[in-house]
Amino acid sequence: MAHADDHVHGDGPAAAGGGSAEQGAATAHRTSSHWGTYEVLVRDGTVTGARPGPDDPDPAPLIANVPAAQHHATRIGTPAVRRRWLENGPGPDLLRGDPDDDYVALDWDTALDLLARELRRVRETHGDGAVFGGSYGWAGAGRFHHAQSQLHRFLNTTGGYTRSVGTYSHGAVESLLPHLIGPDGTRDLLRRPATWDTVAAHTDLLVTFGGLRGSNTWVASGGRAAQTAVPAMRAAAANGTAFVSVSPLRDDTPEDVGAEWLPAAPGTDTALMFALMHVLFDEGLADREFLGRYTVGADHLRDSIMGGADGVAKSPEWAEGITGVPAAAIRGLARRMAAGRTLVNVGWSVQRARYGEQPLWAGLALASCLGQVGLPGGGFASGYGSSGNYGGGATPGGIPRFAQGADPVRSFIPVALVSDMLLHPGEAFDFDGSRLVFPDIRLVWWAGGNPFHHHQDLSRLRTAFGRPETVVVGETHWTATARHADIVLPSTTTLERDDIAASQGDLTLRAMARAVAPHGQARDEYDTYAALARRLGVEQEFTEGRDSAGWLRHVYDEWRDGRGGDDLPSFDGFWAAGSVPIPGRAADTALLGAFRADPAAAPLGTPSGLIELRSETIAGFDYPDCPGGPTWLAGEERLGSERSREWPLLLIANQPSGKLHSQQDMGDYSAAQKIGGRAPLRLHPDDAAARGLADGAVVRVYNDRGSCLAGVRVSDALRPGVAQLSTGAWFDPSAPDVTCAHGNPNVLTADIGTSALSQGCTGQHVLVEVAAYSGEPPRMRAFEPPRIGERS
Ligand SMILES: Nc1nc2c(c(=O)[nH]1)N[C@H]1C(S)=C(S)[C@@H](COP(=O)(O)OP(=O)(O)OC[C@H]3O[C@@H](n4cnc5c(=O)[nH]c(N)nc54)[C@H](O)[C@@H]3O)O[C@H]1N2
Ligand SMILES: Nc1nc2c(c(=O)[nH]1)N[C@H]1C(S)=C(S)[C@@H](COP(=O)(O)OP(=O)(O)OC[C@H]3O[C@@H](n4cnc5c(=O)[nH]c(N)nc54)[C@H](O)[C@@H]3O)O[C@H]1N2
Ligand SMILES: [Mo]
Repeated sequence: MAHADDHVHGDGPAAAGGGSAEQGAATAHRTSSHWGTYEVLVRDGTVTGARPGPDDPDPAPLIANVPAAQHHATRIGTPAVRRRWLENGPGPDLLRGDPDDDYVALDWDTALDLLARELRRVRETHGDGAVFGGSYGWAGAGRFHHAQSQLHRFLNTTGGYTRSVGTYSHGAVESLLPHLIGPDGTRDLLRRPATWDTVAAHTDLLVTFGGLRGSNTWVASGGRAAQTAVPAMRAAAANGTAFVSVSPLRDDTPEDVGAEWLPAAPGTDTALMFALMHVLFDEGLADREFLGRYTVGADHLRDSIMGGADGVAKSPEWAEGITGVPAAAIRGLARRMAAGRTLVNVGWSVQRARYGEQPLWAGLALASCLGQVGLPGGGFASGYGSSGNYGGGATPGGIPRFAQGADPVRSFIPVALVSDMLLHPGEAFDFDGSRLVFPDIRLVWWAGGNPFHHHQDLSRLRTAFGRPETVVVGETHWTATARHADIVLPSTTTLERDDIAASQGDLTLRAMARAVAPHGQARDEYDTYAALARRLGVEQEFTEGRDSAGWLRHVYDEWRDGRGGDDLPSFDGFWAAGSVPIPGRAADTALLGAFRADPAAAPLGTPSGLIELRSETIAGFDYPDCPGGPTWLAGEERLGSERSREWPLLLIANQPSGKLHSQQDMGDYSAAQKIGGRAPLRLHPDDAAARGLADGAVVRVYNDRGSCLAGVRVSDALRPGVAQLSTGAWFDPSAPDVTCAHGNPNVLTADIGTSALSQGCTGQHVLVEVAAYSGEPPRMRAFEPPRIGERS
């Protein structure tokens, strides 16, 4: 796979690692990550650079993070056990995560003997459901060495585990939309939206709530063969598609797309959508025929919008007071939307907030009032601009996967209730019409995720992680999560193992050949679990007699045969070629197109068979935070709320443009965005001036839940009153006077679900205050590994 350094694409933004003279002895290795397919340059066993692949029209600059991260001081080089756990034995320990804690290095055999004994003890004493193996997170790309798939297969083989369901990404979509358009419709909404080509060909106006952030499209789970989303947006714009971006940030949409910016206050999209529908009903522009034939609940909807239900007409004037968007602009937009083929996109950020179900429901209702659901380039979508593969096509035959087996344990949680679960064993909670009970977790096992990056209210999460008897973490790096573990298992990175890459809707399946040797004693997780399975007497069940090389072939062959693979090469042919096209891409159909063509023959999987603009099922759940139809519910973490009197700035904690979540935060591209090594906090010039803050100032960002440091970047791309601190800075609890010395916004966010329906993540919005940090700021220690000693 390794081929000699042929041609250097050295002058793109993503090139790193010096000029071509220096790269004389380096070899280039093609690889794939969630942020794309590219080449790493390797010299003397060290990754010295990364550069775009020859076929990528718009490579992600994130690839420049790879070299520094691959060999960073925070790589985990040996199995390690927390000294306090080793000396005191398993048990609750509120000191987990203490930055001054030290670890003891163990050889693999000793560590695995210890872990096998502990897993057996917990299963025998407390039952298999006492093991929490949800292990949410993005891990690395690669279809076989996928950390969660590996862990889940291992835990399934040894008795099962309590799992988590759903995602942080779009929890409200996953729970709500099946009630509104059926499970298949929801799957198509997420997996088979209209391609960007269809948008370019048919869409006159794309109104996107939550923007179309170019940097978000660099990422797709599993990684794409090439970065095509931003070029596709440009092509659509060039072909006459107009864009309106409803968002607190002007630069949420690529500049050259020429989007019109409507800076509505965050968390008020539902009110804006209601006002748009008010205009449609009021001016006779609503498609009554569509509403009558394809939906239920339209009368109810109309009534609540026109004010029949509560006496409050949801007019543009009403919405102006809530959203800050002038009534005239709302009227103008509604008329424009009714005048041509219009696509309503609700970005995932918009539902990642309290009452996140409502803008989805109102957005679907708005698209229904326009009467274009099921037409090419019109109707409703949720995900353009949120992921690189949304609009990139569909692969109905799927991509290769490693079988995880079945989980005999029945207990589960919606993913974002992890702290609640650990803190409240035995207590009941609501989720999508069910009343469930939190299991009593004694052992937490995480691999390939970083809850101390991703979860809300990290101080609460720390307390929660103090409850179990044992925490096991598989990681490549000493993240904050690894530093909360009692037993740490070092994993190889994607560059250190052979794998195969593809994402949903991808164009090719790609070989990812090992580029460098494993760091220290790091191991492929497959080998770790196989060795544990041997100790637990189930090696054959776990391995089925294969090693990783055997499994790679097996996974490929299963996929190939499942596609009637005569046109596809053998595994060896694929590996030698480096990639194969993924055949059988679905013809582009409009979302719910078959339903539109014949609702009797292709009813939706809803109780009525129609689009449910009112749901008797949801009404029957009787949830005050998610009623039976779209409702304007005002969240607390919102400008103008009661809470905002004390915490006047609405912080947008969105995805970091410099990296994927917390991954490779120490890399060159991520580091270049920081200010004095801290995460950048963007503030509007008025808000900065009111606080006497200049560009580059070190500030304390705080509320009643916690505080973090950050560096100020003044920008008029923000709506006044809105601040932006993206996620991803490694949690650094080492300073005495702030919760995080580095800039992780999740020390500030509220640990509360979207509603009882979805219990989705609400991390996107949080009210804060910002003040200059006086005195010498504390040293940032997130990128210093813990002390590792010998056994005493
Ligand atoms: N406030 C706020 N919080 C949010 C969000 C928000 O909008 N606002 N967004 C949320 C969303 S949508 C998401 S998806 C989550 C993302 O949160 P996570 O998915 O937890 O974040 P990552 O940093 O990708 O974590 C992956 C971890 O896997 C590790 N890793 C990489 N390769 C391997 C491997 O081969 N083996 C093992 N064992 N480990 C590996 C990496 O080092 C990293 O620590 O964050 C959520 N959190
Ligand atoms: N570079 C990079 N790309 C990524 C990721 C990453 O970590 N890094 N993560 C990936 C993952 S896991 C996911 S789930 C997706 C997430 O995709 P999204 O959820 O779409 O992404 P965000 O960046 O969180 O939010 C997009 C924009 O929504 C706007 N916004 C926030 N609140 C509101 C609101 O109430 N109303 C309106 N109208 N707009 C609002 C903000 O200005 C924000 O910049 O991104 C993926 N892409
Ligand atoms: Mo996500």
